[in-house]
Amino acid sequence: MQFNIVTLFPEMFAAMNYGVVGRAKETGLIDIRCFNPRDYTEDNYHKVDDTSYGGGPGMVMMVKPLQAAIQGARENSKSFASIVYLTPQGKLLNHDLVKELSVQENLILISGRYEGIDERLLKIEPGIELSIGDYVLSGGELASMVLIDTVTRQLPGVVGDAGSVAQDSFSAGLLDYPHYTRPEVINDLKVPDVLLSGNHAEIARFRRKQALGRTWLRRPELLAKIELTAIDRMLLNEFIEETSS
Ligand code: 9D3
Repeated sequence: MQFNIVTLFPEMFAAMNYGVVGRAKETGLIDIRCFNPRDYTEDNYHKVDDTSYGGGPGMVMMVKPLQAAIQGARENSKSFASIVYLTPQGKLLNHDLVKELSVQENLILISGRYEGIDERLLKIEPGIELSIGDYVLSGGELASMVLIDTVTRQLPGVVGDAGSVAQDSFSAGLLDYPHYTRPEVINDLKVPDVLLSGNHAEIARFRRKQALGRTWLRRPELLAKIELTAIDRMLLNEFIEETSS
């Protein structure tokens, strides 16, 4: 999968050289390329922004350098690329959208800076608009990296154990169960006995119950979205019983 990023700060994408995404780059499963609108300017000042028509604070990214950078990305592309604008006005990114994006083979991600980009770029170069959450970032780069990270994890062969992506909390619709590692006791806190029992059925039951219970406590709106089996309802009832006593 090819990610083409239009950004004034290509150096930020060095963060993609680490961990799971870094390995996906090394093995050729993904390719990340940056296109800096400043490199496509034709004036002596390499100007990419200008004041806002109508007044108000802050600068707006100009159409021409962005359009030229998109053109540069297209010329570098092996296949047709859809455009994604990372913007606070976009639709909220979630797991379902990440899954949909992961079947694309080529994306152009537009990471804005300043107050935003000239609205006419979206008419000239149509694309989907995505936000990563209801908080204010200083620019679209971190949002692009969140998209790359989450989408890359869904690609076949990227995350070692196939089961671990499928079972990831948001694919399953539940929060994760609690994890423990050595030592068995720390600060008088003991690892739950069942996890040391070697009884795999009991361990699975304990973990499912914890996942259901924690989702019920912390993110009840997630529980409402999924179908619980009769066993799930029994485990959750047990959890609620144990919590209230
Ligand atoms: C004062 C009005 N602000 C709009 C909410 C201006 C503004 C804030 C932040 C304009 C651009 C930005 C930079 N943010 C992004 O480019 C961005 C973003 C975000 O801030 N939050 C969540 N998702 C995203 S995706 C891109």
